[in-house]
Order: sequence, then C-alpha cells, then structure tokens
Amino acid sequence: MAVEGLTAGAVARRLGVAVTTLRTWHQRYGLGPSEHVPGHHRRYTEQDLDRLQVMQRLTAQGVAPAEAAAWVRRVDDLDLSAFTGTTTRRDGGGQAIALGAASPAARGLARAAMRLDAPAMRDIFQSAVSESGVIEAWNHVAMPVLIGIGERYEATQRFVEVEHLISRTVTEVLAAVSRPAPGDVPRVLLAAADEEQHTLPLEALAAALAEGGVPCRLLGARVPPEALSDAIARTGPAVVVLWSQTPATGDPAQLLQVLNAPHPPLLTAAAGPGWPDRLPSGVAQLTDLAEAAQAVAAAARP
Ligand code: B12
Repeated sequence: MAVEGLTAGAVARRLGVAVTTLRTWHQRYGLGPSEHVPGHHRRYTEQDLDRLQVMQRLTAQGVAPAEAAAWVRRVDDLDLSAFTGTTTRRDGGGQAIALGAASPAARGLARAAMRLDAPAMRDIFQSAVSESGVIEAWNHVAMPVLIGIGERYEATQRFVEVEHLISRTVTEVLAAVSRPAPGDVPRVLLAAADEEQHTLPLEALAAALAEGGVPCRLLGARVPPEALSDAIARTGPAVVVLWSQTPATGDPAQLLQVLNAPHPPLLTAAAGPGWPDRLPSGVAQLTDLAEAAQAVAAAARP
C-alpha cells in the first residue's frame, strides 16, 4: 500500500479519529507528519501512519495517551533500519545490513513484527500469499524480513521474541493454504535434518506444492535418522527433501542413508545452506523455493 504523502484529513479518515485528535498527538507527543513537500503542509508517511495506528489501538484499549505515545517511541527505538535501505549503528554495536529493495509489504511486515502486532503480520503476509502466490510471497515478503531479523539478532543478541512471533505467523499462514483433496496419496516427504529446528522453508515448499496440486508429508523439525528411515519404509515416497539450515545439522550421512534405503526415492534432495558444498553423488541440491517446487512436482508425477 503506497500511502506516502497523506494529508491530516486522509489519515484521520483512515484511523477513524478526529483531525483535532491528530493535532493533539502531534503537538503534545510529537507524533506528527514527517514528510516535507515544498510549498505544502507536511504529509504523513507510511511509517507515520504505522505509529498512529499503534497509538490509536492503544488509546482505544484505554491506555492513557502519554503512555501510549511512550510505547510508540519505544517501538521507534527498535526501528528496523535493516529494512529501509539505510545502514545504521545499533545498540550492541551491531551494524544493520541494508536490504535496499525490500518490497513495501516486506517493510510493513517488518514494522508489524517489531511491534509484535500479530494480527497485522498475519494480514500482510496472508494478503501477499492470496495476491501473488506462495513463492512470490515467501521470496519477496517473508524471506527478506526473516533474513533481516536474523542479522539484527546476530548484531544485538536481541529480538528473539520478534523471531518467534514472525515464525509462528508465517507458519499459520502457510498452513492455511488449501491442500489437495484428501484422496491424493502424497509421494513427497519433507523433513528437517536431525536436530534441525528451522522448518519455515519446508513449510513454504509444502504450501507451494499444495498450490500446484501436489500433496506431501511434512515431518517438520528435528527428524532423527531412524525416524526418517521408518517413514521412508512405510510410505515409499518418490521424493525426499531434507532441510539443513546450519552446518551443525548438515551431516551428509543422513542423505547417504536415504540413497541406501531398500527402496530409495527417485529424487533425494538436499536443501538449505547447512549442507557442505560436496554432496554424495545421486543427491540433488535445491537452492531456491521456485526451483524446488518445480523439481519436486516433476519427480512426484506418477
Ligand atoms: C526463524 C529462525 C529461527 C526459528 C525457526 C522457526 C522455524 N519454525 O523454522 C528458531 C527460533 C527455532 C531458531 C532457532 C535457532 N536459530 Co535461527 N533463525 C531463524 C531465521 C530468522 C529464519 C530462518 C529461515 O526460515 N531461513 C530461511 C530463509 C529465510 O533464509 P536463508 O536460509 O538464508 O535463505 C537462503 C536459502 O536457504 C534459500 N532459500 C530460502 N528459502 C528456501 C526454500 C527452499 C525450499 C529452498 C530449496 C531454498 C530456500 O534462499 C536464500 C538465499 O540463498 C534465521 C535467519 C536466516 N538468515 O535464515 C536464523 C538463523 C538461521 N538462526 C540462527 C541460529 C544461531 C539459531 C539457533 C542456534 C539460536 C540459538 N542460540 O538457539 C537456533 C538453532 C537451533 C537448531 N539446532 O536448529 C543463525 C544461524 C547461524 C549459522 N549460520 O550457523 C541464523 C542465520 C540467525 C543469525 N544470523 O544469527 N531460528
């Protein structure tokens, strides 16, 4: 949503508050318009509107305006410069990495994540999935924010709560993508490597496959080798994709075990940045969601 350059009247209408209330918030609490258009009154930017939405929600819940404004400023302090294309020194000495061309929806998601606004996060990501499909929404909305949050965590050792809430929200939206009819037997098995807790990319793959009418079984996080073997023996998949996010979980012995199963799948694929560069021969390496969805769908065709 491009809302750059809104007048006070337009903002008041969007928020359902009086223009005089906006003036009070501006004069008393400094929550005014920040965009300067030469020869005009200042205009409200998308970020100003975000702040005022928080202010409006809190005051509607009975929080005193001064306290609500203090909260809005605290959220501002956490400011996601990582998503706005600027490079700033943050507390903890961390250097935020510019993401430059992040989409407006990604910036909106990042801001909603920073203020722990789960309904807004869900709304933004859900709209992106409905409008552009899982692959676009993952690549251009969820992924830049997740990578940015990872960088902020690394630089500051903070924002674990943001990481958890956004993970939860992304999971919920991806899980809500409608699945193929229950009669279709899944020929695809997706699993995270042993001790691997990162599962969102596999959840995105499962949702992207579902959009294309391909059912799958998603075992989820931390799948021990014996459990993986048992699942393969019991379901005879045509495709197995194993996700490793970090080198700590990327032991290629897990891939060899799949290749050496009594009835190995047609396609054994390693996905994620945790695997070593050299993989056992016979293992395909998947590097992005679109490629993965295409390769898996092709191999799963009966
Ligand atoms: C969300 C998250 C979590 C959540 C996961 C929730 C869930 N259900 O998945 C939780 C809180 C559980 C978590 C835990 C931990 N995390 Co974490 N986490 C993340 C975060 C923010 C996003 C993870 C993710 O989904 N990545 C996927 C996409 C968004 O990122 P990417 O892998 O870089 O994408 C590239 C490729 O993978 C590819 N790609 C993207 N999507 C897809 C999809 C498919 C199908 C394919 C084939 C390819 C593909 O394209 C990208 C460009 O090349 C990352 C940051 C990051 N950069 O990934 C940290 C990150 C991965 N975590 C990290 C760490 C350190 C941890 C913990 C050890 C923290 C701790 N101290 O406990 C634990 C790990 C525990 C374990 N054993 O697994 C580090 C890893 C550093 C490293 N290289 O070793 C990261 C990089 C954060 C950081 N910068 O420090 N984490």
